[in-house]
Amino acid sequence: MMKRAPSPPVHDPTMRRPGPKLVQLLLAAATCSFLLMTTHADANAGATCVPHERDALLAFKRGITRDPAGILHLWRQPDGHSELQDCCRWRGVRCSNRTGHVLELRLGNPSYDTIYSDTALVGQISHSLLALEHLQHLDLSNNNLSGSTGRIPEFLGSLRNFHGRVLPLFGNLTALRYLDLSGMGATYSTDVSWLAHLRFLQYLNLDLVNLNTVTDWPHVVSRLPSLRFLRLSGCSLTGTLPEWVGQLTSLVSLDLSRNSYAGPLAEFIGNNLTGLRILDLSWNNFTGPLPESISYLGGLRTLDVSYNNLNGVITEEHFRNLRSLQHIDLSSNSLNIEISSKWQPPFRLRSANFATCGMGPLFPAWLQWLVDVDYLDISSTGINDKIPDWLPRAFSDARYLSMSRNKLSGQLPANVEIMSSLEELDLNNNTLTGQLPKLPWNLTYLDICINSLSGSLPANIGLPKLQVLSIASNSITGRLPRSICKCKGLRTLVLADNHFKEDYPIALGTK
Ligand SMILES: *[C@@H]1O[C@H](CO)[C@@H](O)[C@H](O)[C@H]1NC(C)=O
Ligand SMILES: *[C@@H]1O[C@H](CO)[C@@H](O)[C@H](O)[C@H]1NC(C)=O
Ligand SMILES: *[C@@H]1O[C@H](CO)[C@@H](O)[C@H](O)[C@H]1NC(C)=O
Ligand SMILES: *[C@@H]1O[C@H](CO)[C@@H](O)[C@H](O)[C@H]1NC(C)=O
Ligand SMILES: *[C@@H]1O[C@H](CO)[C@@H](O)[C@H](O)[C@H]1NC(C)=O
Ligand SMILES: *[C@@H]1O[C@H](CO)[C@@H](O)[C@H](O)[C@H]1NC(C)=O
Ligand SMILES: CC(=O)N[C@H]1CO[C@H](CO)[C@@H](O)[C@@H]1O
Repeated sequence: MMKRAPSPPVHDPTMRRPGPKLVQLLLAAATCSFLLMTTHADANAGATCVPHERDALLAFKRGITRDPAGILHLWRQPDGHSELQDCCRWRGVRCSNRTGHVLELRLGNPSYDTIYSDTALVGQISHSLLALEHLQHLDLSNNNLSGSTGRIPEFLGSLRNFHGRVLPLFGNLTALRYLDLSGMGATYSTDVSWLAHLRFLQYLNLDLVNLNTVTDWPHVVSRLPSLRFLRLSGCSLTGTLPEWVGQLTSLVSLDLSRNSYAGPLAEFIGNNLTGLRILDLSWNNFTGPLPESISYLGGLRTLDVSYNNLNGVITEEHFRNLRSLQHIDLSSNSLNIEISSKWQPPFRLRSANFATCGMGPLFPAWLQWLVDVDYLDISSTGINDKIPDWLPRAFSDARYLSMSRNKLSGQLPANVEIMSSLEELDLNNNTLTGQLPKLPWNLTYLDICINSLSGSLPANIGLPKLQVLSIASNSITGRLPRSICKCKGLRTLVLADNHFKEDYPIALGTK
């Protein structure tokens, strides 16, 4: 059915940009606080910009053929307007207030849909950027700066000794602490040894850069003394994760999602990578069980292994020490979660996606401890049971709840209305009976198609924010309550295959 999740770990395969949004937000937040000390130590108050650095920025601008958002509009040769003289005041540029050297170049395109958006810069990176020797923070993400061929002709002309490739040049910016070259179009690299020069690098994002021929990145990266955050999502990486990935002991965040890694997840994950806060291995081809050693990652906040070929059983042992865990996504594997109904988890999850994991036949009682959960997906988990009475109260903070494609039976809890934060509820394809109770006020999406509901709809069905109401294939009787006309935002109304009185109110006029 039309599925629109308000918050993360749902992976929409149509999404170009990898990784769950919230993870990215968290990562960005973590990174910001981590880098705060270095990036905000200098403001632009004092010194003005260094002329040859201004020239370098202007040369960069000349390589840009499209700037639809006008980001570089005020980047101009000095022409007497005092505010333009100083490149430290240009958009995206920050300088040291002591020396005037450019420390930060933030030209990342924030638009989610990257190159295809209206705001991306298009053109070719100029090697003039290498004149910015003091650059600590470089973000060119989600712009189309690789030219149409994926190479940079200007580099090819003047810098053949760099293999004719783009990325090695960034190895000359030895002061870099933060480097984001993600989503830059058809960029590729055959070699990552250039990274070894970046001794101060703390954050590296090469998402969607093709590293298909690179096999030794863990080796190079493990020698970067300052690196904490590493993102290599959608980089066409293949093979298995060799043991030396276990050398990445200083990382706190590792994202290898959307590659073609295969083979088992060996024990090194928990045994060596002990400092990890974020681990994203989703959308690969990993096989075998999730190692129990994962439980040693006491600081782990986000674990995403969704969309792999993992199998085997998850028990309490896997979660034993995961006190910090907030986000987990185990969906779209062949995992079975076998946890005692008496077990109390050590974590308080905010989002959990267990879709397609076996969790039934009984409704998993341990879920009642997830009282902070905002997002919960337990669809297709083989539950053949009643919806427990504790559910509305336990999940009263949840905004998204999917329990579709199970065999949930009996009535919806009469107090489901108390789930006052709930925006999306998906109960499609179960065996629920009885009448639809009063619904939570903030609901925007309700899918309860393919059940055995009877009786008439609740009088308060006219929820002000309702956009989608799908109740097809039930045995609902009576008329559609007049209050439905209060649903000003209603986009989709699916009523088919019920026992309604023949006419719907004409005034309905759904938009
Ligand atoms: C440079 O910026 C920092 C941080 O904003 C500030 O504390 C310091 O006083 C500034 N120095 C000068 C010379 O303006
Ligand atoms: C990127 O820009 C080049 C022109 O420099 C263009 O040919 C190419 O189609 C663009 N790529 C995308 C994905 O928009
Ligand atoms: C980049 O650095 C290397 C030394 O690591 C140096 O030989 C080369 O000239 C530098 N290139 C540029 C364009 O600055
Ligand atoms: C995963 O493995 C299967 C079979 O080995 C293969 O067909 C598929 O293309 C692989 N998927 C990825 C993303 O590598
Ligand atoms: C309903 O869910 C079951 C699994 O519980 C699945 O086999 C069946 O195809 C689904 N039916 C529809 C119409 O989606
Ligand atoms: C309904 O949603 C709004 C935000 O959309 C939120 O501010 C409000 O607290 C919610 N109401 C309840 C009862 O949770
Ligand atoms: C196999 C391996 O490299 N194990 C190491 C994991 O990390 C601990 C300490 O962080 C080392 O003692 C192990 O040798």
